[in-house]
Amino acid sequence: MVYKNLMHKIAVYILFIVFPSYLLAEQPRDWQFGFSKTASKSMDDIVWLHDFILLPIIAAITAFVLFLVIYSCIRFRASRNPTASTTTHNTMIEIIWTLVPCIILIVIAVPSFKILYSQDKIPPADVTIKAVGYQWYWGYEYPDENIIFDSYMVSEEDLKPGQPRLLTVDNELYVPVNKVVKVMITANDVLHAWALPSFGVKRDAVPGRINETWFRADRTGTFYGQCSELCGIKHAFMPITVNVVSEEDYNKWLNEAKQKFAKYDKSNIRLAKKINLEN
Ligand SMILES: [Cu+2]
Repeated sequence: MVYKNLMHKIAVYILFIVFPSYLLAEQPRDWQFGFSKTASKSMDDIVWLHDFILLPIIAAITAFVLFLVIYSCIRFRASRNPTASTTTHNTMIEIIWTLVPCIILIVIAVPSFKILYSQDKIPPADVTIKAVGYQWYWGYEYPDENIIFDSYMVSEEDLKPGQPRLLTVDNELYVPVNKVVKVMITANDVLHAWALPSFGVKRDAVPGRINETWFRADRTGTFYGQCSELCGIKHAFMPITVNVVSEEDYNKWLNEAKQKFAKYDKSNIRLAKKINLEN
């Protein structure tokens, strides 16, 4: 039994070193190196571009430049070259150092544009959410469901055990798993940005204009994001919390939310009609 426990512990430690993100929650962590664990195809693509295109190219260029610096320091040092060279042009080298960077940029651009366009083309939406940035909180609306509510950060002294500091909100968003969620983003006062790293989503919230984006979360869980446009003194205190739940749980939440966060309730409509009649 003790042996089994020990093996289990060792396995967890190894997993922790090799794949740290698999054991941690969906939020930024201390000493994080790299991206959050992905939860959408879009973010998978971004991580792929970073890990398999950008990182190898950056590493190769850095190593090559370092080699050139060290080589020229040794090969062309003053003691070895008492008379300095007077060379000013070398056509071949100039062609190479113009063409090679061009080719590198094209190699990066092709997959990069492919991913950019796939994010830009919004498939038919299953759920539509409107996110409005205010100084300093987010307001949400489900236009098709007659739901509207505000989402404020929970301050440190009100946090319950397990809730992350600066990321927990009072009213969280709920979306169904494996469904296309379209997000319409705007702002009421200044520029904000609605960003959720796990979904690969980040769009500016501009007053008087609606930006659209979308995501399809491929697993359930609670995902955190933050306003990502410097918007004033409390910029750091307007987090975004999205719960990705099963279709069943989502419908359950919808039913409750339609009562709790109803945009127009029937009594208001009746009242309005009555006033109309009296006039
Ligand atoms: Cu903001």
